[in-house]
Amino acid sequence: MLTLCGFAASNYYNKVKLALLEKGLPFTEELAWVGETDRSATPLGKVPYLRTPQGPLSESTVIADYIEAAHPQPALLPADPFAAAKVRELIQFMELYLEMVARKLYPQVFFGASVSESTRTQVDEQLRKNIAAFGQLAKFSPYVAGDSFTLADCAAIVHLPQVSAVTRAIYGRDYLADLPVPAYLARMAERPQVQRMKADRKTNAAAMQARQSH
Ligand SMILES: N[C@@H](CCC(=O)N[C@@H](CS)C(=O)NCC(=O)O)C(=O)O
Repeated sequence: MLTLCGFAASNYYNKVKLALLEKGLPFTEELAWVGETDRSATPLGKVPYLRTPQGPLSESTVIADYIEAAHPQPALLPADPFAAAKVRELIQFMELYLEMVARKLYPQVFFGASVSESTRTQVDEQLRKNIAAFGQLAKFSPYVAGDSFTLADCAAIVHLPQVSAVTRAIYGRDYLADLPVPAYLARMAERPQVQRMKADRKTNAAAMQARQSH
C-alpha cells in the first residue's frame, strides 16, 4: 500500500495525488504539515513524500516517476522514449521556470507579507520570457503535452493556476491568459479526479488557515 504524506493545500502534494487518482491506485493519506514532517522520509522536510513497501521517497517528480514505473497502467507517460522525454521536459519547465519563479511572490499573495519592488520587477521580466517559451512547448491539444493525459497534466493542473493567481494579484493581469490556459484548465476541471483533489484542497486549506490563526 502507498501512503502519500503531506497536506492537501500543497500543489506539489496534489501533483502526486492526481497521478495516484488518475491511475486508480489504492493509497492512504497521512497529514504532515511543514515543520511536522518525518525527516527520516523527507530529509529537507519538504512535502510531499511517499511511503512505499520498500521505503520512503521524496520529491514530487521522482515520486510520480516511481508510481508510473511501478504501476504502468493506465499509462501517464507515452511508451515512445522521445515522447516521454517531451512530457518530462514540460514538467521540468513548469517547475523550474514558472512555479519556482512565481513562488517568489507567494509571500505577498498568500501569506500577508510584502515583496520588494525589485523582486516584483525581476519576476515580471522572468515570467514574461518563461511563459512565452512555455507556450512554444505546450500543446493544449487537448492535453498539455498533446493527445493524451500525462504526468505533465498532473503538474500543469496544480502549477498553472498558481501562476495565474499570482500575476493577477501582483500585476493585475493573468499572464497565462495569452495562452489557451484558461480553456485548458476548465477542461481539466471536468475530470472527477481533479474535482476530488480540489475538494480535498479546499478542506485542507481551511484547516491550515484555522491553524495559522491560533
Ligand atoms: N521540489 C519539491 C518541492 C516541494 C515543496 O517545495 N513543497 C513545499 C510545500 S508546497 C514545502 O514542503 N515547503 C517547505 C520547505 O521547502 O521547507 C518537490 O517537487 O516535491
